[in-house]
Amino acid sequence: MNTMQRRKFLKRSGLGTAGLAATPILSSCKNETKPNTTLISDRPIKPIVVCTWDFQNASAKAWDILSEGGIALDAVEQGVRVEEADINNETVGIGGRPDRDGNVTLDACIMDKNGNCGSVVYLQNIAHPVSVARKVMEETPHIILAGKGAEQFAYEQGFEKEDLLTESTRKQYEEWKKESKYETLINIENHDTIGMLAIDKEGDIAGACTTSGMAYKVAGRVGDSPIIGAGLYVDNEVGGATATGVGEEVIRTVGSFLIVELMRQGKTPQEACEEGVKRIMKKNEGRKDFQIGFLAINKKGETGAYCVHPGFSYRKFDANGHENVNSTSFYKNTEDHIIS
Ligand code: SD4
Repeated sequence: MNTMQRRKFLKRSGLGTAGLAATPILSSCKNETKPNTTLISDRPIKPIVVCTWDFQNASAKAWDILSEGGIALDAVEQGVRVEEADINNETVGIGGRPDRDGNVTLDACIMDKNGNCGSVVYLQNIAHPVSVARKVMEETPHIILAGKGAEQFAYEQGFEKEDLLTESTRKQYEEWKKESKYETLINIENHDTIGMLAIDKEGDIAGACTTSGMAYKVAGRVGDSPIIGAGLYVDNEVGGATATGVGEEVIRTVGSFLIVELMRQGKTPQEACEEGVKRIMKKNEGRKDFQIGFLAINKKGETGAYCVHPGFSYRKFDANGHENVNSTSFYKNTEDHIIS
């Protein structure tokens, strides 16, 4: 954030000079330098975007931006917004399933090539949390805004209030209330969170992740998706990683940061994702009732993915076209799916 933007923010937020005095190190939160050194590998030959699951439209949108010379940060933001706007995706944005009180609460984050990041957690009534997260990154000295504060900030930034519950999710929720034991839906199928990683023509990496979280979660619950290092991590010297699935397990292992660090130590994206899932399984020996998928990319544009159960895939888009790549998994057989 430049001095002008920062002044505008402080004025709007009412922090003023008193706030400044109370937060003397805030201005150092933003890294405005452009190191862009290549630590472990050469620059990629061409731009590329990958995202969790088979989100063809989202990755195509990101690819359009990259192929026209746009930056990775714009590509990932615009790409995941496609899923946030899709009412048929019941795990992201509008049409996301609510918590157990019937409220749709969204989590999202974004991270750029300089390690700057922004995040919103437990955000209600706003359809595009990833864009609010970007505003947090660019317009405030903070990284995470939560709940009512995040919502208020979004309105100040010009976002519209919207009802995020659709007819379909409202009906499903009513059904769940009748039948359920008032339990969160934890299983291996209910995952469509989008995490996206892109490399632009300059060889710079950015990432974004957005979700409505676990269906019928306890009110106030926040998952891994908006937690920098858990649901998403980008290190422009090395690569990026993102996660989908049961967020509690990803947080316990700080999954995405772990994977990027493993790549820094020389592992390929595939090897790093496998190690990430294995660490989780070590803490959950014998447990089969949950899914997690990790997706990673390194500076060369090599990609990898690994998950707990078969079924996870990622969409990859580059100058050669696009494909849905099936991830390999810790458990090999679909019969290993045991839903509690
Ligand atoms: C969460 N990781 O809130 C998210 C859920 C998810 O596809 O990935 N759903 O725990």
